[in-house]
Amino acid sequence: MKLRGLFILACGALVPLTIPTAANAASYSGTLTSAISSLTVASENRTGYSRDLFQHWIDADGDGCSTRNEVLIAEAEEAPTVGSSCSLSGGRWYSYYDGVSWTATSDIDIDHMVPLAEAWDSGARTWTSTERRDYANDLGYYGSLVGVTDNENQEKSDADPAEWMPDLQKCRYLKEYVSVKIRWRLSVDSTEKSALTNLTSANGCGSQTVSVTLAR
Ligand SMILES: [Ca+2]
Ligand SMILES: [Ca+2]
Repeated sequence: MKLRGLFILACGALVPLTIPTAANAASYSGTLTSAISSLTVASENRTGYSRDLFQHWIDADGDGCSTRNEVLIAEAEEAPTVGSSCSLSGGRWYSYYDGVSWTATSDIDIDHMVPLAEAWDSGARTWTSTERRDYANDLGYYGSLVGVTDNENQEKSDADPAEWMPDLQKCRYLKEYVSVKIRWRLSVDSTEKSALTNLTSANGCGSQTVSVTLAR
């Protein structure tokens, strides 16, 4: 009887192997010009939006560090000391939007490259709360969350590139913005698509490569 029970357990353990793997990490790679062309144009709709619908700065991996602190640790140009409860001391951060370095974490905001409201407008309004939480805490692509001068983040607010661009590194910004739109299968409005096309041309970055894994 004991052997029979083990046999049944062993058969049961085989069952998951028959389930197809979900880890089909699709990706996109192409020039920035091609990437912009590939974006779907749709009108945007902010009906029902609330920032609270995107739970953020969670601790997805349970290591005691929030998503905000994970980004600060990953992006530091001079590493901080990580203390108990993931308190950070020391360290220095460079904000590429304005070319300024900071030594106080209070001067750095973690910017959602495609703002939460813009994501809502362009597709996230149909997502589940889990998908929105994953989006708001996306550590799977370095460009999704970026540490920048707090005033820059506040000035950008909910804007897309038709409405706001950083003063510096416009090509990097365009590539990372477009990459996040592709990664999360977000649409663009027609004004935004024209702005992306024109800014890319004006800054001479159309032949640069966009390479990103898809999150959904
Ligand atoms: Ca964590
Ligand atoms: Ca838009």
